[in-house]
Amino acid sequence: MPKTYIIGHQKPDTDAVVAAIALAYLHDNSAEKMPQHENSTPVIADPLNPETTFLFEKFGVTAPQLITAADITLEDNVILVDHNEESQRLEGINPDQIVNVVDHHKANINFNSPVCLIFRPWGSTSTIIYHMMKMKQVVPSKIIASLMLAAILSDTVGFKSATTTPKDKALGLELAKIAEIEDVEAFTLEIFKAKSDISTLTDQQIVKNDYKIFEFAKKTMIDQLETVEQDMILTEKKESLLAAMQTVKAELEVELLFVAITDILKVNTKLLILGEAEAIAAEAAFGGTVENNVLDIGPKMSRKKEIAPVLEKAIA
Ligand SMILES: [Mn+2]
Repeated sequence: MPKTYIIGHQKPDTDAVVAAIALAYLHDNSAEKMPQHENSTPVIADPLNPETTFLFEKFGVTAPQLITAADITLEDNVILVDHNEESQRLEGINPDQIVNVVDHHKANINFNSPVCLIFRPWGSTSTIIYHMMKMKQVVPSKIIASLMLAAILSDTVGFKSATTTPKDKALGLELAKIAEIEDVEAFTLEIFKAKSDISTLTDQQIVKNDYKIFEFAKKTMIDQLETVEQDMILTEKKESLLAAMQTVKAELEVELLFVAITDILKVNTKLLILGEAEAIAAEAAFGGTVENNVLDIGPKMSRKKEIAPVLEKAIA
């Protein structure tokens, strides 16, 4: 029986994984079943990060199946959530099998045939999917609601990032009610701590923990590390991270590589600057001067809204 694989981006964050699970739940529980949503199966392109692992353990949820494009047969459909660009997709997905995209990022797509595109400029894909649930009168289970709230809090940095909209807050608080989570702030701190836990990661894993590759005028990779320990990382780990960045830059064949170290409590980002090319681009984008391979770009927390577009302009 053909399947509808629902998949988030490579190196999935909590929103990418939870959006896939939540959309499959919506399909399974909708009164009106769509043929192109037959057998909805949430899957992942890479293993769970520490934050998502923590949340799945906390709520007793098993991770979706990890697949490669070879697992998708020609009869199957594919739905992309939380991403759209080809460079962020599971490698090898046939674009002609994509029937639906649900996303909150800048669109950079072109398909050969009509595709159902659901885009909202909101703080997380999980917000959009809860909105879709409400339109279809589907109420998530307590566990699904807990995960969706966690995904919204994770993507919006506890409703504080520049990408946060009133929708995220309103729908997030509705989910908190269903989830019976009374202290949303305490829950946010728990998520932050799990997100910040890099103790089990190697330097290369940190550089590749939450990265995106952008097809700017120069192929640009931006990794973001959201942490509550920015100072420690920039003192104790800086040299080894720079060495790891050199290796990853060559491996992934990008022209520019930035690691953004974002302190989610202080609301500040410092960019790790690998070399001359990165320094020129970053200074042109954000002003200021690179000092000892670090550029302080101030209270910018959103890669999507406050970092990537500014770099894109400067690099062009
Ligand atoms: Mn997202």
